[in-house]
Amino acid sequence: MSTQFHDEPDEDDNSSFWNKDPGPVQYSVWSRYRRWLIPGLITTFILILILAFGVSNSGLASRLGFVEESALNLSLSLINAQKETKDAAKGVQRLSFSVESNKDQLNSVAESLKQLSQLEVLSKTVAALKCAVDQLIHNKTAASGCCPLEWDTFETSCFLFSKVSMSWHEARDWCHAHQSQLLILNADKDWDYVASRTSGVHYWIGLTDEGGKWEWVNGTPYTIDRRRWRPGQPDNWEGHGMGAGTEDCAHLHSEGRLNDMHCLVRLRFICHKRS
Ligand SMILES: [Ca+2]
Repeated sequence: MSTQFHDEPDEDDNSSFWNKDPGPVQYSVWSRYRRWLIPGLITTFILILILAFGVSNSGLASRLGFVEESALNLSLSLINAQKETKDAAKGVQRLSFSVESNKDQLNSVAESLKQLSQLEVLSKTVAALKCAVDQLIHNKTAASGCCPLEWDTFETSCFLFSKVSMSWHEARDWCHAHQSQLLILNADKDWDYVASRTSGVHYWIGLTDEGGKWEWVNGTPYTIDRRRWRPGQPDNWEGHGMGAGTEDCAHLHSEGRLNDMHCLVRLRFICHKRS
C-alpha cells in the first residue's frame, strides 16, 4: 500500500487542470526593463544630487576663499591703521611739546619787545627833554633837530596826534599857537606814515574849500587826487544836521582816506612842523 499525496485542487486548479498549457509567458519590452527602471532613476537622482552638492561645495569654497582673503586684507589694513594712529599720536605729542617750548620762547620775545618799546618811549622822552632843555638854555621857542614832548618824530618832521577833539577852526588855531600848522600832506611817504598812525580814528587836517576851492591851510592850492579820497567824496553833503553850510573841511577817515565834513564837527587833529 502506498500512500499517495496530492494537493487538494481548488476549483480554478481543477478547471485549469483540463486546460492546455499556455506555454512560456511573453513579457513586453516595458515589462522587461520595468524592474530596472526605478532603481536606475533613483541611482541617477542620487548621482545628480552628489554632483550638485559637489558643484555647490566648489562655489562655496571659492566664496569662502574670497571672504578669507578679504578678512586678511582687512586685518592688515587695521594693523597699518593702528600703526599710523600711533605714529600720528607721537607726532601730535612732539608738536605739543614744540608748541609749549615755542610758547615759552614767544613769551620771552614778547617780553623783550615790550622792554624795547619801553626803551623807545624812554628814548623819545629823553630826546624831547634834551630838546626842551636846549630851548631853555638858548632861550629859543624851538630847537633844531628835535621835537617837543608828546610830539612824534618822522624823518625831519614833528607830528602831534591830538588826544582831544575840536572844530576845524579851533584845531587850526591851536596848531598855530604851538608853532605849527594843521597838517599839510604832499609826499606819499608822509601820507603813508600818517595813515599808519591814524587807523580807526578821524583827524582834521589842514585842507578846506570854505573859500570856494580846495586849498591847504597855508593858502597853497590843492588839486583833488581821487586815490586819497573815499569813494564818492568830497560830496559837500548838506544833510549833516549841523546848521547852515555844507561840508567844507577835510579829515582823515578811519581807513586813511579823506572825507569832507562840516567844519563845526569836533574831531581830533594833527599838527605838523619841521624838527
Ligand atoms: Ca562828505
